[in-house]
Amino acid sequence: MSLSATHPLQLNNTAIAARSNDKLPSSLLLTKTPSFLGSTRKLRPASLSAKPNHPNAHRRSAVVSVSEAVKEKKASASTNLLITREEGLELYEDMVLGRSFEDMCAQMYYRGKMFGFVHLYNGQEAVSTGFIKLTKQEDTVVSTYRDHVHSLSKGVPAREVMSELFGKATGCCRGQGGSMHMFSRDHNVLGGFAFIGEGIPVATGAAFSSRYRREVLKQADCDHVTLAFFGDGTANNGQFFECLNMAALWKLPIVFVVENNLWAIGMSHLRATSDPEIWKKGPAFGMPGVHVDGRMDVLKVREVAKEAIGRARRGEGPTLVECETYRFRGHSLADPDELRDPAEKAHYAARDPITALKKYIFEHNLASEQELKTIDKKIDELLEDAVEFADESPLPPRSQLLENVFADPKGFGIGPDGRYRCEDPKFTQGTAKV
Ligand SMILES: Cc1ncc(C[n+]2csc(CCOP(=O)(O)OP(=O)(O)O)c2C)c(N)n1
Ligand SMILES: [Mg+2]
Repeated sequence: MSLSATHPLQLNNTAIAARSNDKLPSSLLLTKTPSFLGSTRKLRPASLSAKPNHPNAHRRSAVVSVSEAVKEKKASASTNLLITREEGLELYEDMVLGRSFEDMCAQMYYRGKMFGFVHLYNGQEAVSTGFIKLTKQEDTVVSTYRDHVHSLSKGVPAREVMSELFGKATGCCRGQGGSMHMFSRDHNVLGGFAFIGEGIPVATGAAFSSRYRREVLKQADCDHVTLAFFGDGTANNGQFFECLNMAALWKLPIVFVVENNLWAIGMSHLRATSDPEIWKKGPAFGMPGVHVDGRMDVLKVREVAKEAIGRARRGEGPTLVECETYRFRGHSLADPDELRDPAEKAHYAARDPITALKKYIFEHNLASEQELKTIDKKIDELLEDAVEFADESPLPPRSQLLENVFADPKGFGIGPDGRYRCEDPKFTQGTAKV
């Protein structure tokens, strides 16, 4: 079977047909439960395990898995590699950057260099890299509070992200946002949101503006795509459903990327969701839904991402992608991570996405160990530099404290002289104690 014959994202009709499973071609139905759910089902408390009358008991696994397609491609890998050498090195560098940046963050957090909650992305790199490395500068990324690595993948310099974490004036939000509020107009990163689900309508709005510019304002070259990243827990939030509806209705150029790491703080996905297969919500709204199964594999994510981003860019509408992933650390750096089963953690630790990519690179002679070590060293130096830069950068001026916080009738914002009104030393008089 060729990729094109089986690939789920080319099967808009198929995905829609999944609403009435009887119309789904048998070749597209997996006969076994996807390993993702299978590997975790034993964790389900006895009272919640599927009983004959439970709505999930007859859940058919209509996951249109990309893994089969990728397997087919792998079979002829000698003539049909999934990536070129350059792509392999780019993916590797981005994943190592994400991982090492977060490890450095942990060190700096425990040294007291950062304030507030800090949520790290270790283990989930295949998703950020697999998707974002296929985007253009003009494309938009909307993240969550686990946003450092999405920002780095989109090209926000490590210096600016680190400095933002240190609360310094040279940070990408001039030190005013901190860990959960990365933003970069230059790189089209629209946040960073502390409230779960908040970014999804923002992303939907960004996708709407792309379509509006193209079709109403006749900017023919505006084929920009928006990627909305969020977690499994967030997919139970109402904003998600409203946005799926609007995106499908208006055929918006957006990909909803659910990073299903199985946990929402200490709540297991299987305990919190009536149907754990989030991808199925796509077809319910008339858009393709895809579940990327397998071992947190950047190449599988990338295959799906290519199709979904391509669909959006061609004006064919949104896609919902559910990516299997796992976080290697606690929910935040303040979380002792005592709730997750050590066996589950060990299971996923053995499927490290960076190790898997390395293996692929070596097996296909795309690069030598020495070349990858050179990349590791380059990233180490880059991060040393980012920390030094952040440490030496000044704190924001006090006058910035209330800037962009309120739309105040007294006139926050820029005055006629082009300066921020709040730079007037008397400006905050009577409004706050600074
Ligand atoms: C609107 C809102 N409700 C509750 C919270 C508290 N909260 C913070 S993180 C989180 C869990 C989100 O889990 P998930 O979407 O799976 O993302 P993950 O942390 O796994 O990346 C919750 C409920 C919040 N931040 N915002
Ligand atoms: Mg989660």
